Amino acid sequence: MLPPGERIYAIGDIHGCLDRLRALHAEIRADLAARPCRCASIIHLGDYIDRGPDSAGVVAYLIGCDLPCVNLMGNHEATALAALDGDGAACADWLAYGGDAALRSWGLDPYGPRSTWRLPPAHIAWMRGLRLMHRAGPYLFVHAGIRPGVPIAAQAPEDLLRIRRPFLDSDADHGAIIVHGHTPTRSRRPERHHNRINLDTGAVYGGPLTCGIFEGEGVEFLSV
Ligand SMILES: [Mn+2]
Repeated sequence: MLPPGERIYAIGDIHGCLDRLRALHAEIRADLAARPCRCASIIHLGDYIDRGPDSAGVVAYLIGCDLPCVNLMGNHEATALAALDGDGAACADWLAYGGDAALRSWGLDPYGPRSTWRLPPAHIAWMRGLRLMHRAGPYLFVHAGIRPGVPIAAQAPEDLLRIRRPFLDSDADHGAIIVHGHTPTRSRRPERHHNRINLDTGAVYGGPLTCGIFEGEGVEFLSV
């Protein structure tokens, strides 16, 4: 369980859905006002950018956010950073998986010369500073999941950012309850298993944006 007085709000994949993010943060602020706690934090599980309408707005909003946030990296941020560093394969992947919408949100031409892909330096620095995982009580917060059978300290970053199978089919006890996003649920509702909790409810595909509220031994969900 989490220590008494501690509450964590963990938010799944955002993908440029700034309006949903603002609405969910407003709900969290209201919850904190109604039920104050000594130590609250908000963990974003990554994939801030791509596909949706306002990637640039999401990054700018989170840079300026005054809530106590822990921001994890998603595979979309990793791919964007590799593309901006000049990796040709990453450029193609970025455009194929929604980077065109992201570049447009920064006022850039996705099909123009790559030398014109100049994001605000503060936005790039923010993406570079994202963390791969966060541990709290019995929970491990990470974007995609972990590779079953590998100790958490020995996990490969590519697995933490991108794994689906065999993590999603695994019944193993991973030594922590893995709280993740990355693979949108078919039901568009959060999914709770004994060894993992999936908070990606497909906001960019017409589902809600969801947070899990972790306190004591319990988990509740809040979707907008
Ligand atoms: Mn992802």
